[in-house]
Amino acid sequence: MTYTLLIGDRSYSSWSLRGWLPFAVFDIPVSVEATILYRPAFATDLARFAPLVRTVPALKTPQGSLLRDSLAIGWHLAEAFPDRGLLPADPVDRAMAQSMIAEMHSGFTALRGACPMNLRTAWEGFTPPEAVLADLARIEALWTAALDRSDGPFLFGDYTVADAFFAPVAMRIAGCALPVSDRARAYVDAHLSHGPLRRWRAMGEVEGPEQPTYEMGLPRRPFPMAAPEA
Ligand SMILES: N[C@@H](CCC(=O)N[C@@H](CS)C(=O)NCC(=O)O)C(=O)O
Repeated sequence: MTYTLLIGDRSYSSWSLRGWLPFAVFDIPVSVEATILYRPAFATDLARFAPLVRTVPALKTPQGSLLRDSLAIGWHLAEAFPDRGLLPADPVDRAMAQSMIAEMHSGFTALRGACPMNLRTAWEGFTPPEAVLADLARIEALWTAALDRSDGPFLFGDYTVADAFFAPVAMRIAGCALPVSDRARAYVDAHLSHGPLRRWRAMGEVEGPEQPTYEMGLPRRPFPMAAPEA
C-alpha cells in the first residue's frame, strides 16, 4: 500500500500543486489520480475518491486515513517522514516556516483572486490593484526574513514545504509579471528552474483544452519556464 493523491488540473490547481510537490521533492512514493475542475464529473470523482472530499487535493494514507486539505497533507508528511527535511531542522527556521505556510494557506486572497495560477500562458499589461500590491509587499517581507537567514536559493536554503506553499505564488508573479525586488525575482527564478515543478507543468500541458475560467483577457506571452525535464 502507498499514498493515493487526488489532484485537479495541473495547469490551474494551485492547491493540488502544493499537495503534490512534497511527494516529488522528497521522493515519497505516491499514486496520483487526476480530475478536472468545473466539469460535472468533478463532484463524482471526488465522491468516488472518498465521501467527505469537497476539494482537491485529497490524500489517502497507506493506513487508510484521509487528508482533505493541502495544509493537513504537508503537516502529515512532515510528521510521517521526519528525517527527510520537509521542514527546516533548526527550531527558529522551523517555526518561521510553519508560520509562513499557515499565513500563505489562509491569506493573500487579493493576489489569489486577481492573478489565478495559470501555467499554460503568461500575460502582458496586468496592472495590480492596491490590494494585490499590499499582498506582494507582505510576501516580500516574509521571503526576505527567511532569505536573510538562509541566503537562498530557497527560503530556508534547501527546499522545504514552505517553498511548496509559495511555488504557486511564484508562478503568479512570473505569469502576471508582478513588480517585485531583485531578491524576490531570484527566488521566483529558483522555482521556474525547479525540476519537479517543470515536470508538473509539462504534465499539465497535455491534460486537455484550456479552462476558459482562467482567461484574463490580456495579451498573451509564453509562460517563462524552461522546457520540462524528461
Ligand atoms: N483549503 C483547501 C483549498 C482547496 C481548494 O479550494 N481547491 C480547489 C482547486 S485549486 C477546489 O477543489 N475547488 C473546487 C471547489 O471549490 O468546488 C486546501 O488547502 O486544500
